[in-house]
Amino acid sequence: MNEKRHLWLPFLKSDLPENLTTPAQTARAELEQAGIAAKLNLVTDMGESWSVSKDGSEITGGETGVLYGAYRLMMARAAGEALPTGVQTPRYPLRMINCWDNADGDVERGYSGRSLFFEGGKFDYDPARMRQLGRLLASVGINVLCINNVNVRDPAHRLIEDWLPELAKLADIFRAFGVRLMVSIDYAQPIRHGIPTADPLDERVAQWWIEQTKKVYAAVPDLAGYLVKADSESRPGPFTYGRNHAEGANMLARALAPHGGVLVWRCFVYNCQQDWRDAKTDRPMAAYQHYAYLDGQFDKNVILQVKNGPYDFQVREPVSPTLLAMPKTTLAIEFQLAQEYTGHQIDIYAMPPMWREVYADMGADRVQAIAAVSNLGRDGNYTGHPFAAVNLFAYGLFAWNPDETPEHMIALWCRLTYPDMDAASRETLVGLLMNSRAVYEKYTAPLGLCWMVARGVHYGPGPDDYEYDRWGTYHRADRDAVGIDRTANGTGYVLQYPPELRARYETPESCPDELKLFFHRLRYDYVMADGRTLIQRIYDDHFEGYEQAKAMKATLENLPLPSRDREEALERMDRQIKNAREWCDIVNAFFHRFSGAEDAHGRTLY
Ligand code: GCW
Repeated sequence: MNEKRHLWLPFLKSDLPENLTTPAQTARAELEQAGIAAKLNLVTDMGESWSVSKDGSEITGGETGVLYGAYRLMMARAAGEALPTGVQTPRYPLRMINCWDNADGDVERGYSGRSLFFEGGKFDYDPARMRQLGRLLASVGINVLCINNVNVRDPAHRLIEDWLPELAKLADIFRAFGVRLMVSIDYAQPIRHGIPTADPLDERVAQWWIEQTKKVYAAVPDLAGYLVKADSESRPGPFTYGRNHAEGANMLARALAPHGGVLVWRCFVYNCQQDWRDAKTDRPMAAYQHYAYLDGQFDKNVILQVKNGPYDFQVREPVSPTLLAMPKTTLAIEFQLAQEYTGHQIDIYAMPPMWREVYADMGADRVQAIAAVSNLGRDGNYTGHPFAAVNLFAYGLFAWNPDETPEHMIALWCRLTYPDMDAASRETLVGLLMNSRAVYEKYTAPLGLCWMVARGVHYGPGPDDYEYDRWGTYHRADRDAVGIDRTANGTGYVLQYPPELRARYETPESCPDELKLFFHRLRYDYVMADGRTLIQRIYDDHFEGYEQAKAMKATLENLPLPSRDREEALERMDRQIKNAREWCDIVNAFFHRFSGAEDAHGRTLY
């Protein structure tokens, strides 16, 4: 599938010239194509910042700033929106996309086709498509693209070895869009080169990285840096050598520092060999335990990248306490645009409302950078489901300015993507997207319980699939109760939070309903805030979620979507309904069989 589709940029009608090298050149080319006669004032030290004069006749900004200003001007014109006044500056200097693309062309947790960059163990891409991707990213202000999976599998090591000339070529393409590349590296890479250890305090190891990194920067002088998954899910790391993660990260950071590169170190570290009988070890506590005490010990160019929740991109998690515990460390929050646990880009799931909630609890200034796992692939529309593009679009806007509201981001995407749609239909689509996460949440694992997802694939129900396993993901349902007590009387997880959040989560009464089963073990006859019992709430949510999924189809059928998008969306909608039904009936049956409780409304429990 290589047909051309422009996602939210339908106003970019043709391909860009191939010879663009700077963002300012790209800005000129884009404006010319759009027939907009705006003057560009380049002010080098404005960097990424920009402003547009009231009448839209002048764009002032740094080299990348003018490009961002140009795109926003084009979008504002296309959407009939007013441009913001004054100088616009991004909240975070690093606004990253992390691709989990393997060199063999497979994408880990990818739901929109194969890799855009690799196939058959080598680079393999369409340069025109790369330029189109550069446009997409730059149009929403994304400025760093990590092209390979954090699980670095052979031959992806070669990206920073003998594939450097090709890496440089790709970097050239993206440079014209203000997008810098990043690569994931294997912590134990020196071992492949005859060094018997990867101990971060061993001189030979540090030296290997210094030398190798020099070669990397000779080829790609503006590489953003390295991304590392260490001591996580069987990846190598400093723990093997009795070293902590500050020692591991700093060693790599020092190789990057002379070149201005950053070392992004993921904090997704937990025991993935847990015995399910062990009720003391509590996986959500792991990141805080491994990192919080190291606050202040990381070099300046180290960024710790922490997933938004303490578990793993589940539908509903509280904010990760690690993000609140390291004021002396540069932190990045990591979201997942790829819908691994949220419907595989089959089920509709717009994420902005969820980001807003996380930010409401965290505060935008707790982190200094932002990353998201890519939902991109080789499919003609890049994201599999045509509506999944809303997450990439909104992520860029949110990373630039986290005060953007979900409503505005989603409405703007609809407006740009479907310019011919009448206002009433568009409003309906915005409503459907705004509500899509709530619907998905209702028919999947209840009230913050997490997991219950089919093992391995992570699509569809499997209430016990992760229950007697090594991944630390248990609900511990029995005939009386469900959930894990994470209060001070239980695992103590709640103690990792600062006082205000701790107080909120500490008791079942103070804890919001949607997170009750994340923090508490509750009896099925526990009475919720709205007067329903826990078991009745579980039944109600699941029946409702399924009904709402069916209602979404009726809504979709009446929307005047372009025919391709309509076909794709409706075909997926049928799969979503099937999925919702399985989830609803299996989760309800699961709890019915344990609890013996009947549904107050007499609906069928299997
Ligand atoms: O959720 C898990 C995924 C893995 C992924 C890991 C991670 C890249 O199932 O596929 O590995 O998270 O974030 O490292």
